[in-house]
Amino acid sequence: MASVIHVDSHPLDEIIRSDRMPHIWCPGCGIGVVMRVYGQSILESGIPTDQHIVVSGIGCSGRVAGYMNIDSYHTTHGRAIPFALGIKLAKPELMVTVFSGDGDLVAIGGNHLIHAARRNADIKVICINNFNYGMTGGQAGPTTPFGAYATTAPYGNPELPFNLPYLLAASGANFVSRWSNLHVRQIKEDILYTYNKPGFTFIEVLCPCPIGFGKSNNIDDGLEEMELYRDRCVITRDGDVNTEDLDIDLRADKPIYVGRFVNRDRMEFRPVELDRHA
Ligand SMILES: Cc1ncc(C[n+]2csc(CCOP(=O)(O)OP(=O)(O)O)c2C)c(N)n1
Ligand code: SF4
Ligand SMILES: [Mg+2]
Repeated sequence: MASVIHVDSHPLDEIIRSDRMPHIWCPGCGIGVVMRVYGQSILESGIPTDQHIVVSGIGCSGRVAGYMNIDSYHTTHGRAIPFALGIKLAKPELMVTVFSGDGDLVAIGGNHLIHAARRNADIKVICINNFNYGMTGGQAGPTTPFGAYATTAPYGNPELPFNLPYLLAASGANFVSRWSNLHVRQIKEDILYTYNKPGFTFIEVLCPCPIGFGKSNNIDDGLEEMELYRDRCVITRDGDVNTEDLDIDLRADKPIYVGRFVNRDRMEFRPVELDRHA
C-alpha cells in the first residue's frame, strides 16, 4: 500500500518566504531550480543572511526577489542594477545580488548592465536566460537565437542575438560564466565563488520556459529542453571568449559551451575621491 509522507517543513524554509507559495511559475519552468541553488548558496556562504540583499526587476525571473526570505527589492523593469548599485554604495558591507531575466537585464536594462560591468561595480548578477520575454507572452528579445520562433517572430527571429559572455567580457566584468539549469552544482560553486570575488560578476543560466519559448519552438515541455541541454552542453575549463564559438543555435546540432569564461582582477568600482594631482 502506498504510504503518504507528511512534512512540516522544507530544508529551505529558512530562506524562502513559504507564505508566498505556491509560486507563479508554470510546470517545467527552470527558474525555481536556480532560486533553490541561490538559496542554498546563501545558507552555505558563511555570510549572515541579514547581510545578503537580492534585487530583481520585472518578469517571471524577477519574482525571485519576492520569494526570498532576506531583504529584497522587486524593482521597476530594467532597473535592478541601478537599485543594486545604490544599495552597494550606501552599504558596501552588504552582499548585493541581482537575480533577473534576459529581457529585464539585457533589453530594457541593457544600458545599466554594460555600464555597471564597465565600472566593475561590486554586484553579483544571476541572469536567467530563457531566450524570450516569458511573463508577457513569449515575445522575442535580445537573446532569442537567430531563426528561433516567438510570438513576435512567427517566421523566425531575423535578428542576431547578444551573446552574453562576449558582451560581459567586452564590457569589463571580473567574472563571467554560463551554465544551464541542469548544472546545479556548478551554479552553486560559482555563486559561492563570486561572493569572494570583488567587482562585477555575471552568471548566465540557460533555462527552460516551456510556455513562452518552448511552445513556439517545438520543445514540448521543460524536461525536453533540459534533455537538449544534457545532450548539447559541453563544459569548457578556463574558456576563452576570444577563441571559442559561444553562439547558441538551438536548431542546429551544435554544442552549447558552458563554463567559466572570464575570471580576472580589474579594480572594482570604489567611489573614493581620487587625488587630482596624483
Ligand atoms: C516599463 C515596462 N515595460 C514593459 C513591461 C512589460 N514586461 C513585463 S516583464 C517583461 C519582460 C521580462 O522578460 P525577462 O526579463 O526575460 O523575464 P522572464 O519573464 O522571461 O523570466 C516585460 C516586457 C513592464 N512591466 N514595464
Ligand atoms: S512563462 Fe516561462 S519563464 Fe514564465 S513562469 Fe512560465 S515557463 Fe517560467
Ligand atoms: Mg526571459
